[in-house]
Amino acid sequence: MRVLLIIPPLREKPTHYPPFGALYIAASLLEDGNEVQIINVDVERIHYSDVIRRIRDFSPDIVGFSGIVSTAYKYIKDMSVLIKENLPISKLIVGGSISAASEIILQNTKIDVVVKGEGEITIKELSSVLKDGGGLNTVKGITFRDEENKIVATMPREQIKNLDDLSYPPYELLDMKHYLIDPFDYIKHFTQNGYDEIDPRFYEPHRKGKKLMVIHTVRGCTHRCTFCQRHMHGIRMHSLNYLFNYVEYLIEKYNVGFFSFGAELFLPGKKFYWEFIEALKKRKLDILFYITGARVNTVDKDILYALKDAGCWMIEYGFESGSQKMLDIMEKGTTVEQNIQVARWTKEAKLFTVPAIILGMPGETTATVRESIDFLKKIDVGWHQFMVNYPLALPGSPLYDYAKVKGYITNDDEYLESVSNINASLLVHRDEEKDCFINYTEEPDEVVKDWQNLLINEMEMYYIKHKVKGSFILKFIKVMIFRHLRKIPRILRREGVIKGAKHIYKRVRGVLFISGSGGKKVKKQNDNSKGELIPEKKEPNKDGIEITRSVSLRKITRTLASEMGLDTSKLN
Ligand code: B12
Ligand code: SF4
Repeated sequence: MRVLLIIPPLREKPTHYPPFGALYIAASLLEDGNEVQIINVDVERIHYSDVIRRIRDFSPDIVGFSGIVSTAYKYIKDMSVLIKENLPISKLIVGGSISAASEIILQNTKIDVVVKGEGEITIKELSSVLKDGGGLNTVKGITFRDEENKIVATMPREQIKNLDDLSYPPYELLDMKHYLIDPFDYIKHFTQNGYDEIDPRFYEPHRKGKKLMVIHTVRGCTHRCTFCQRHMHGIRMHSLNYLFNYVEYLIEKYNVGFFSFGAELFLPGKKFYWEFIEALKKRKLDILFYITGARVNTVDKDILYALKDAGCWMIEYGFESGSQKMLDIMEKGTTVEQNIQVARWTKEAKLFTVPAIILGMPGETTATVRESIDFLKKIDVGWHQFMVNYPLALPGSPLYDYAKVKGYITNDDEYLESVSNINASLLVHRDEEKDCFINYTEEPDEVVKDWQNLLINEMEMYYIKHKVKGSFILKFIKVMIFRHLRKIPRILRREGVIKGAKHIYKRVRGVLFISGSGGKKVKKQNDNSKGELIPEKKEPNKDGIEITRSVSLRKITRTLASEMGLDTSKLN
């Protein structure tokens, strides 16, 4: 069979993240001898008519959309109509996180089948049923319309037991120039978030010309935070042997020297970090890497120093808030104290991080926002070295359930269209007619929308007051100079004009500003336990620290729903 996979636009600008969902589906289909093509519209941003032309040229039996995020909704809806009008024979299927909205999709679009959860096995069964005939109801993990036009959901698909059974993603189906990135282009983004002192290892001669690539090596998470959608249970990892073979393969095939380990949760606990570090050292892989999706209760000071030593230059945590009340509402399973401690250790280990804060979950008040501001001050972040976002309710998350129970979302189809292809981090900056912001709090809209500014302004003032020497006016001028000055050494060093540009810059900066602090390396024994499927925690991971869950969004939603006589069994 010929299968065409389409990745719809997810937000206004694409990222360098390869479309892993579609890649693994393609790998599975190729194993069964199918012919597969991928069009990444998110990256290519080609017109609808070009997509139709390419579909016609390939003439696929199945067109599959990978709705990585539900913000792909409108594109899938529009495209399904266009394809059905132009190519009535193609079967249209959808998979990805958007499948949490399977009923909404089947009610409002021309999609034939929605694949829920992991798709590798389902797609094999589905394609053979579509090819050879047979009832769709024999395929687990799908939702479709039957002959009577009724929406039918089959039994859930079991998760893949051993991730090592998966083939490497068939990257040759993609135009790799979009995903093999110049590491300096990549960190450009972070220099706007205060990454001033770029890891000197970036400039080592033997790394010159090496590319940066994002890889996804873990599935699932140990928690279920209330703003998050989880369609997989527990957490599964590849064995370290598989992981580093894969890394070696990418080094050899694509000259990759910098990796970004992208996942919801990089590793579930401390022992896994030690195993990862030890195995990486044993392999003698000279890579630099960046970890996304770390939980603060999974690392400690020794691990952070050891990670730095092993080649890590950046680690990203979901700090989310400086208010315990808000962390509890999010069911984060962490404490503000843990957040502070880990942020400080990270800085000491000279690892870069951009603390990400969520403002505006139900229960947020100006007082809790101020607690987040205090948190950022306590961890002493640099110039704009943080991110502030508002939550976006998407299907499959407890926040979406809450928004529906409270009546904030009354029409799923209209709501999903309104949040399609938007940049979720700019939710409060949209024109009036495109405004899809939901105020989940008890505070007035204008107050809530201004919290982002409040936080940014307070942090700028804090920085100018405490980090810059001189009178206020002088400080302000210096900050303006500093904003531009910090770009110079990077440009010069990169172009190879001045070898010691960073040194010169540091001296100039030293005259104007106070410099940062350092730290010592500490080593820790390896705890050699084995990787395994880790189930989700029923209770937050305490890690020795008592967490009092006073309120939680899930509980609030359940109470409200049962008071209204609604069916609570379908709530996330
Ligand atoms: C990478 C990623 C991104 C990247 C996506 C870029 C890219 N090209 O991939 C970026 C950075 C853009 C991104 C942004 C956002 N993201 Co995001 N992201 C992820 C993440 C961490 C990994 C996705 C991934 O590659 N997974 C690995 C693959 C193997 O798994 P998979 O995609 O689920 O694919 C499997 C199945 O779904 C299925 N499948 C997938 N496609 C297809 C296609 C077919 C035809 C079939 C049959 C099956 C199938 O089979 C696959 C293999 O088993 C997920 C979390 C997660 N673990 O999935 C969140 C996730 C998708 N993101 C999410 C969210 C909320 C966002 C943001 C809104 C966050 C924010 N507030 O800014 C933004 C949205 C963009 C915007 N509008 O601003 C939610 C989506 C919830 C929802 N209902 O849509 C997720 C699930 C996180 C979470 N747990 O809540 N994200
Ligand atoms: S820690 Fe929370 S936000 Fe992060 S992936 Fe797990 S459930 Fe989602």
